[in-house]
Amino acid sequence: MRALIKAEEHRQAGVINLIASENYASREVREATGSVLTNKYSEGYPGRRYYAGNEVVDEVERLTQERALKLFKLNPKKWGVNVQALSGVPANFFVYSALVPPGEKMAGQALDQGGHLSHGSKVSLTSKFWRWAHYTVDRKTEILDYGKLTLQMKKEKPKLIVAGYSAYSRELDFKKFRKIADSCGAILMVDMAHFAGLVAGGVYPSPFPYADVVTTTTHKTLRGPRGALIFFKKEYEDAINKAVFPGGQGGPHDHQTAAIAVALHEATQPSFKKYAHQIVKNAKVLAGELKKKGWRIVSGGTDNHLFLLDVWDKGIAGKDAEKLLESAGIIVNRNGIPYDSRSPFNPSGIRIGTPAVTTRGVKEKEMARIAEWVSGILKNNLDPKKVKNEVSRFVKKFPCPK
Ligand code: DSN
Repeated sequence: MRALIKAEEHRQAGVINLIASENYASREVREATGSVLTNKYSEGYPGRRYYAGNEVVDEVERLTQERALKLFKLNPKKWGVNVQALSGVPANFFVYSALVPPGEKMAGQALDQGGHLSHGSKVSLTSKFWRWAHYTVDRKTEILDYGKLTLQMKKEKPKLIVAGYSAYSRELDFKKFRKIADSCGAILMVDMAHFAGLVAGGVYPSPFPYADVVTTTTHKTLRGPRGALIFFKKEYEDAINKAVFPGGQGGPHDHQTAAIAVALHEATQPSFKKYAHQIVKNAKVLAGELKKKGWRIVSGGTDNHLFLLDVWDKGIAGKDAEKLLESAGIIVNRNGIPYDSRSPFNPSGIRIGTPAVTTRGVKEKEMARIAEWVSGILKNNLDPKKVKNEVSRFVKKFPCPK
């Protein structure tokens, strides 16, 4: 296994990683993940455990909660946070099961329109236990139409509305979502997994003034270990905590909780603010440069860390684009675009994101270079093998966190 881990370390360092949901965690985060905390069982919550020997773990969990509330400037009298959910899908599942009786209706952005599996996709368990109304982007602008959303929600009357996405490049208007939720008596949950780090860094609107519940993973723009946080208004605290434990999980992963605390501390530093701003600058430059080269960007651009490139517009299938770029050491994922004419397994687009390369210190100038490579490879006028050599030299100048 040691050799395989080394091989993966080598792979990660040797490529330009444009996967929008990945990042490079710091050594301190990785050390906490690999610490002796993995040896402990601590079912329950601080001060209320079902095992002895939890005096240290209690402090770990309390500190993580404090840091999470502090990072997003939340008043602990009004907001609480659960730090035990193991990842994003279970975190969302726990919120639904705490707040919405089975068989009732919820609403979320459709998966094929930028939403997420756990927002009621038909292949997700979330659609086995609840009914869903899915909202879409406007066919022309490829941006959410809040007028249409208002009418749809008034008709559907969901008990809970999920705002959030995994492949949508625009700002969300949380104030409008609040108004819509109020107009149909729904709870408003925001899944900020993709943009949590941008909110923390002050470069994306905060959902907290408007949402009742906010979930996030901790390993994307937030740059922590794999994991999740569930923030809730105090009135939902008991129900959500019970849904996480004992409802859906046993012992929390205390090593993961500690690593989340490390990442939350890192995210309060001024350097993180700069990092978050640079992520968005880089995404805008990369999208802009590709646009100049004649590529179609879904919705015309980006306000965040990612965008979708419609490669089928140039006759290339998403899967072929993903493979071609990978052969040159550039890692992206194929992705459906709104109203896609192709199948999800080989869709019309690729998703491109900048959190990981920005961690390595890549800035606007280099984004233009990356755009040249991406465009040149996909248009078949650059040899992927030659580019791979150039990429290998390029990435050496931008080392991964040690
Ligand atoms: N799989 C993640 C993504 O790539 O967006 C979301 O869970």
